Amino acid sequence: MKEQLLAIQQNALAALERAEDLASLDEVRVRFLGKKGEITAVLRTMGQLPAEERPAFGQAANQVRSLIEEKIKAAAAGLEKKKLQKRLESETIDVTVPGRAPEFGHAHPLTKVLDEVKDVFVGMGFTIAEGPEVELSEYDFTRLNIPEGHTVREWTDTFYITEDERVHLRCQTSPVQVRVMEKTTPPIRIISPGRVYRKDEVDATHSPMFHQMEGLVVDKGITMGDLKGTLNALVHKLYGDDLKTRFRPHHFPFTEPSCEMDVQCFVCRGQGCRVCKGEGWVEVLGAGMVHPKVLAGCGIDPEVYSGFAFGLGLDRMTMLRYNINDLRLLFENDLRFIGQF
Ligand code: 2U9
Repeated sequence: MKEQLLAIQQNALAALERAEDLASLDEVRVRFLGKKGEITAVLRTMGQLPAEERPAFGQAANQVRSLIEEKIKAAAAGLEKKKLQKRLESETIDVTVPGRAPEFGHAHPLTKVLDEVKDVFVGMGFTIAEGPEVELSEYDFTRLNIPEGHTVREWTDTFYITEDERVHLRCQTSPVQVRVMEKTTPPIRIISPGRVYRKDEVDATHSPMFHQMEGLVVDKGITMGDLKGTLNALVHKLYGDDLKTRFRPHHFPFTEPSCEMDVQCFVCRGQGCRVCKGEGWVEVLGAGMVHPKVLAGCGIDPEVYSGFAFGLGLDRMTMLRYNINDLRLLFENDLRFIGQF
C-alpha cells in the first residue's frame, strides 16, 4: 500500500509538471484529490489493512494529499502569475511610440469662402442677420416688389409648401432684410448668408438648393457711389487690390437702378480662358439701389432714406475661388474631393 501511495504522489507531481494552464491543473486535482480521485480511492482500501497499520497509513495518505494540495496551490499561483505577466506584456504600451495622429477635419470650401466674405463685411461694420428658410411669399415676393403673376412666383420655379402659395422655400435671402427693415430704424448695415431653393435641374452649375450672401445698407444719403465703393472693397480684399472691376446696367424688381458686377478674370487676368469663357471678365454679383417701393413697403420713408443692396452666389464664388468646374462636387461629400481643402 505504501508504494501505491508513493506512486500516486509521483504521478501527481509529474502530472503537475505537465499542467500548462489552470484547467489542466484542475484536472490533476480532480484525478488525485477528487471524490473519485486516486487518494480517495486508496483511502477507501484502508479497510483491508490490519487495524494497527491504518492510523499510520491514514496519516501517510493525508500527507500525500496535503503535499499534492500544496503543489497544486503553488502551481496555480505560478500559472496565475504567468498569465498576468503575459497579459501585462500584451497590454504594455510603449509610451515612446508616437500616438496615432487623430484625423483632423477642416472647413468645407463653401464655409471657408463664407467666412472670408463675412470677415470683410464685419470688418466694415456690418452685422450678420439670419431668417427662416421656410418663408412667407409676402416677405420673399410681395415686399420685394415681385407682384403676383411674376415668373419667379411660378410653381415651376418655387417650392411651395401650401396650396394657397402663401408659404414656400425661400428663393433668396432678401426676406431676411425685409424682416430687419420693418422692425429697425436706419441706419441698417447687414449681410444675410444662407441656403436658398429654386426648382432647377441638377447640373454642373445648378442645384435646387444653393447658398447666397446678400447685403443691405440703408441710411440718409446712401448713393450708388457707396454701393460701388463697398463692393470694390470686398473684391479687392478677396482677390487683391490690383484686380479690375466693372459694373453693367441690369434689372431687378427690388432695386432701381440695378447692375451686375464683373471682376477681371483672376485666372487669365483678362486674356480669356476656360474660367471666364474667353470673356476676360467673370460676373460675381448683382446689386442696386433699394427700390423706393421696397423701402416704403417696410415703413421706411424713401424721401428721407436711401439704400443699396447686393446678392452673390456663394457656391459660384467658391467654384471660382478654387477653380472647381462642377457644383455637385460641393454637395456630394466625396472625401477625395473635400480632402483637398
Ligand atoms: C432688399 C432689397 C433689395 C438683393 C439683391 C441681387 C441683386 C442679386 C443674385 C446673386 C446671385 C441672386 O443667387 S443669385 O443668383 N442676386 O443679383 N440681389 S440685389 O436686393 C435686395 C434685397 C433685399 C430689402
